[in-house]
Amino acid sequence: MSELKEIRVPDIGDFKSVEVIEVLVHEGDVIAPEDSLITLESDKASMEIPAPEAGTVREVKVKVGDHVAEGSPILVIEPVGEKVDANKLSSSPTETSTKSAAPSPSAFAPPTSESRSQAAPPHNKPSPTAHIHEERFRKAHASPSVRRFARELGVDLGDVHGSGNKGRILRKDVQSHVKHVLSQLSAGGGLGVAPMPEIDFAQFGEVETQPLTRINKLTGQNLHRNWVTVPHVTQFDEADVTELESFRKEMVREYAEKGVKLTLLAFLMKAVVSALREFPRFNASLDASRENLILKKYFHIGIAVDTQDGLVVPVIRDVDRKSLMDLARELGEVSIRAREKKLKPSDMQGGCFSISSLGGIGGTAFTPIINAPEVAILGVSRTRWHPVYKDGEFVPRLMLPLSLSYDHRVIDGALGARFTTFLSKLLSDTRRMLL
Ligand code: CAO
Repeated sequence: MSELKEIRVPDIGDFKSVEVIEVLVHEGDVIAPEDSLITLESDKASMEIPAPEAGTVREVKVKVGDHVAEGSPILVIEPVGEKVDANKLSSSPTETSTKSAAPSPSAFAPPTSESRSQAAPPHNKPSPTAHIHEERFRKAHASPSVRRFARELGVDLGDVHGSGNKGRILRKDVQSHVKHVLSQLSAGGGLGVAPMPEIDFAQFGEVETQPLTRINKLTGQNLHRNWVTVPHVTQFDEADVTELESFRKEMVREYAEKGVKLTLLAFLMKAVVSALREFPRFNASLDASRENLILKKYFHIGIAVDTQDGLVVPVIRDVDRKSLMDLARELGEVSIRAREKKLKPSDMQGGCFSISSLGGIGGTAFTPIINAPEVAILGVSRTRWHPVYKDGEFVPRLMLPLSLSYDHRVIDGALGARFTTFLSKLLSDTRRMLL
C-alpha cells in the first residue's frame, strides 16, 4: 500500500470562504487526474476542484454546506499513478491554462467527462433526455450540478446560452431556457409552431381595443380545443325542401295563433333524431381512455344561438319524445333566454349532437366546429331556389344546404355521406320520418 496523500483546496483567488455545493466522490472511488472532486460556489461564481493525480479515495473530508478556503483538506487518497500538471487545473472545455496553478473563479468543469452523478440512466427505464445530443451536451461549458439539473429537465445544454464567465452555463440559464421554451409552446398553442407575432396595429392606422366578453373567451377556448384535438371532416350536401317548406308555411299561421314561431329548425331537429337512430355512431362520445365509444340512448340536441355577447349552445332534451309544436315553442323560449343571459350551466349540458343554423342570415355552406365530446354537428345555410333536372326537364326546387362536420376518429367518410344522404331524403319527403 503506497503512502496516503491529502488533497487540499488549491489557490482559488481572492475567495476566503467558499461553500461546498457538491461532493462528487465517495470513499473507495478510483479517480483519474482531472476528475472533478467537489464544486464550490461563491455568490459570484461556481468552480470545480479537479483531482491533481490518480488514486483511490480513502477519506472524504468535506461535506455539502461546508465552507472552505485555499489549503482546506478535501480528500485523502492512495495515489496510484501519474500526477496532473498543476498548471492544467484551470480548465474549460476548450482551454488549457498555463499560467495559473489553481482554478480561478472562471475556470470550471473539466472537459474530460461528466461526473459520476451523471452516468447514463439505468437500462429498462425510458430516458426523458433521449433527444439530448450527447456530443454537444458533453462539450457544453457547465458544472456537473448544472449538467445533472439539465438532464433532469431533459434540456440539451447544446441549446442553452451561457451567461457565466467565458460563456459558462449556469443553473439560471437552464431555468431561463426552459421558461423560454414553455412560453414558445404556449404561444404556439402547445403545437410546437411558431408563436403569433405581437404586432402594434396602431402603427398602420387608427384602432380601438375592445375586450372580449366572458362568453367569447369561454367559447373561444372550447372551440380552439375542439378544433385542434378533434380531426374534423365536413361533408356537404343539400336537401330538396320544396314540399317541406310549403307545409311549414301552411302551418305557420296555425302555430302563430298559439304564440309559436315555426321555422325549419324544428323539422330539422326531428329529422336529425331519425338519422341518429339510423346511425347510432353519431349519437355517441369517446370515453376518457379514447378506447371505447359510449352510445347514447337518449336524444338531446344542442342548438347554436347567436347572442350579443357571443355564441351559446343550449340543449333541448328528449327531442324524440316531443311534438313539432313542443319543439318550436321550446326553441323560441330557449333562444330568448339565451339572448337575455338567463341560461343556466345545466341548460347547456348533456347534448348528443348539435345544429348550427345560419339559414336566417345567409351563406351557402360553412364548416361548423364539433361541440366535443359530441362527435358531429350539422350546419344549415340559407335555402335557395335551384333549377333541378327532373323527369326530363329543369324545375325550380327549394334546396337547403347541409354541412355536416364529424369526428373522423369515430365516423368514416362513407358513414358521413350516408348520414347526410339519409337526412336529405327525410327532409325531401317528411313522410319518411314516420317510418
Ligand atoms: N333558409 C331560409 N330561411 C331560413 C332558414 C333557412 N335555412 N332558417 C331560418 N330561416 C328564416 C326563418 O324562417 C325566419 O324567417 P321569418 O322571419 O320570415 O319568419 C328567419 O329566417 C329568421 O329565423 P330565426 O333565426 O329567427 O329562427 P331559426 O329557428 O331559424 O333559428 C336560432 C333560431 C336561435 C338558431 C337562430 O336565431 C340563431 O341564433 N342562429 C345563429 C346560430 C349561429 O350563430 N351559428 C353559428 C355557430 S358557429 O358554428
